[in-house]
Amino acid sequence: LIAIGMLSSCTSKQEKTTTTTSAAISIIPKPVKLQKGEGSFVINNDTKILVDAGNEELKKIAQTLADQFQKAGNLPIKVEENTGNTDNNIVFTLKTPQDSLGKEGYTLSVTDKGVTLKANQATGVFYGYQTIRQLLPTAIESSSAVNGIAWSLPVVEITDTPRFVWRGLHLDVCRHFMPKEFVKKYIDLLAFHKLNTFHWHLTDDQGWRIEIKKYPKLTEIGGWRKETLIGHAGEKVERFDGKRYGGFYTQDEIKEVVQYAKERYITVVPEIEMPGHAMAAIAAYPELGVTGKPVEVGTKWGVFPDIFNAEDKTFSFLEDVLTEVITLFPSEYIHVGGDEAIKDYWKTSPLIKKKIKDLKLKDEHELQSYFIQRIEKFLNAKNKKLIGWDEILEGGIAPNATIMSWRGTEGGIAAAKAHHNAVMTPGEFVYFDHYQGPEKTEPLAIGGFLPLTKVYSYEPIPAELSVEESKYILGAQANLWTEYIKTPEHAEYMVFPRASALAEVVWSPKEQKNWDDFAKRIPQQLERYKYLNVNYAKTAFDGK
Ligand code: TNX
Repeated sequence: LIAIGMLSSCTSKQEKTTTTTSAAISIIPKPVKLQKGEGSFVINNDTKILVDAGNEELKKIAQTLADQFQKAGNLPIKVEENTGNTDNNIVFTLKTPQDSLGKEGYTLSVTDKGVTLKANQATGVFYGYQTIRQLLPTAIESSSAVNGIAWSLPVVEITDTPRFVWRGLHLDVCRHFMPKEFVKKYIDLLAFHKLNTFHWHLTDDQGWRIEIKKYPKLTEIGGWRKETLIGHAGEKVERFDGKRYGGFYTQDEIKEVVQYAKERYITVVPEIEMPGHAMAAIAAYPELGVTGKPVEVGTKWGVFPDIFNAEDKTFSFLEDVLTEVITLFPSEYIHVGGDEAIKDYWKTSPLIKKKIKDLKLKDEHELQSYFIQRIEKFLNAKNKKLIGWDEILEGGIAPNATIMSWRGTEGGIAAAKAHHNAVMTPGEFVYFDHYQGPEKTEPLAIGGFLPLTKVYSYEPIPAELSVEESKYILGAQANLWTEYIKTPEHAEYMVFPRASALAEVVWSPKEQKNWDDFAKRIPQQLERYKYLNVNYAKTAFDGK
């Protein structure tokens, strides 16, 4: 049962002010069950957050909430181990497991005497904590003290579990490099939206962004291009400024980000592109390419013919790269790209022709399939699963591969029908590099039109699939390609508030989706964005 309504104004004696607490409950993504009661629980200086004795993970989550109370409310809330329950506490516990909550679910009970958050695992407590943030006045997100706020939560009973296991957001740091500090902020914002997968697009034609110790030139050369990109390959007018541009993450920085994500229950899935989108790598090591001729790191957008060759030496190189990648990323999935691999050079090269013949393959599409299958064997032997863009279906899918369906939903449908897992990222619904408002009023974007309503309308399970086949759809993800996005501020502008709609698509039950109801919850979310210093698109929501 869902009951969302206006809160009765708070009546507690401890309360001196009544500002902002009487706002409607406004949780995004909407919880599975929410039953509102009467009254509220008011936080005061004596309120404590109590956690199961000896549970360091819960303590950490509790301390994060306590820190927010300290910063935003000047409230010295203490975190302590639970030694028997008295009133005026916020209790986090794993002691009464409930099968139906799974790994990520939680129950949250707020009475006028206190709060109890229960889950099977710390992950569930973490998501319950995200909900607590949204039950509090939006000023809880402030990093400096906000006066005149009554710090209280409405009386409510919540039971909540996510709909999908893969709730993703992607970031392309190749077309424009994004500093480590921004990547961390992005991860914080994923967590705030109860998303759990960060897809980090680390290599592409215009830049190789991850340090590989065995091949230093990947970043020494491949991490930099001779000019700041400002034109598309297809545009008539190309306006380059002649300044060297680039950047990369050292392995220590990567480890730091992965650890940061782990503490927020987020898996970082790295993407190393092959066999196409490989110009930066080939610029560093021309012998990896088909022509053997030197190329430069890409200085235009688009798709280029440069592609890895299929020599054993090149596979050894890729395996060495992936070996280092595997040590840095605990993710069970490694993304190997596979998209937009133009086969022009493969078609004309005598060496490749011979390879195709020797391997008894039909054509260059089968060679791409051979390529991915060979890499999959390597990854599987290291206990990792391969995921790739839907082009890896062409010429035959690798036996255990997961498909990321971006050219519409067909790839995901084909994968599920063939009993392969799929993650849905169709451009039409979840490409956050597309315009979110009228082109005239928006900063230059790659094209497409994806307003907030359209993201919200997305249903990840294609109607073509049977109930059995639908189980192969792991979830959905939005992608942020950065050809036209040069700064973190601009990236935030493109992603928020659309990520709020995505969050509800991947977390909340399908039957409960309702735009009008979502629209009522958006204004509070925008207030939270303000406190969180998120440069969200003010134009994206007109109140309807
Ligand atoms: C296609 S989506 C690409 C990217 C571009 C994007 C622009 C995908 C797998 N490949 O390389 O950045 O379009 O929207």
